[in-house]
Amino acid sequence: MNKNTKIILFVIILLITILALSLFINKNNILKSRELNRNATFSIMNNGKEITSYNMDAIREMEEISFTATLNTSTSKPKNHEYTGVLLKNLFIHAGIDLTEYDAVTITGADGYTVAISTDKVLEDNNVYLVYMIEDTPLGTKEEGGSGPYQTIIRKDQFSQYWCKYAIYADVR
Ligand SMILES: Nc1nc2c(c(=O)[nH]1)N[C@H]1C(S)=C(S)[C@@H](COP(=O)(O)O)O[C@H]1N2
Ligand SMILES: [Mo]
Repeated sequence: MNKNTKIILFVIILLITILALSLFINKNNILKSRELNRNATFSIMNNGKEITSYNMDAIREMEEISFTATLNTSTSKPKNHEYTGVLLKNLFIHAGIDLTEYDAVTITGADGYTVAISTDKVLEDNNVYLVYMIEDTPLGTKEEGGSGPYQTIIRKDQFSQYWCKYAIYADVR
């Protein structure tokens, strides 16, 4: 083999190794991300005390539904998305909390952002949802540039500032 052939061969092998390595790392990251999203929990509290906590499999059994909602932020134009989740009130029913006995539900995100919604609104049939997928893919964590693993959505809200991204728990008062 002459010197040039050796160099070309070396470069080809190097490129194949780099490609294989990056495919492997990428696949690992996707699997890790899927695990991270699946293992994420959402807690139900009562006056600051945790009553119970659910993982994604448990939440998905509470009448999962897909629907279209309009995301409207201060920085972007209104845009329709297909979200998948469950009614937030279903988690309270499952936790044995009667929302009619309270005035408001607060939802808090991992960044401390908290929104308060009247229990009347939460009890509506078609309005306040805890979602975990957008266009059939997991919302993703804040670190991944997503808005989940969980996020609350108020369908009938014209603006989205009451939607809580990175939602980690809901409390009643
Ligand atoms: N956890 C959390 N949720 C949040 C916010 C936030 O800062 N943190 N911002 C709110 C605001 S002001 C808007 S307009 C919507 C959409 O925000 P985005 O366009 O930054 O995603 O999310 C809302 N929910
Ligand atoms: Mo906003």
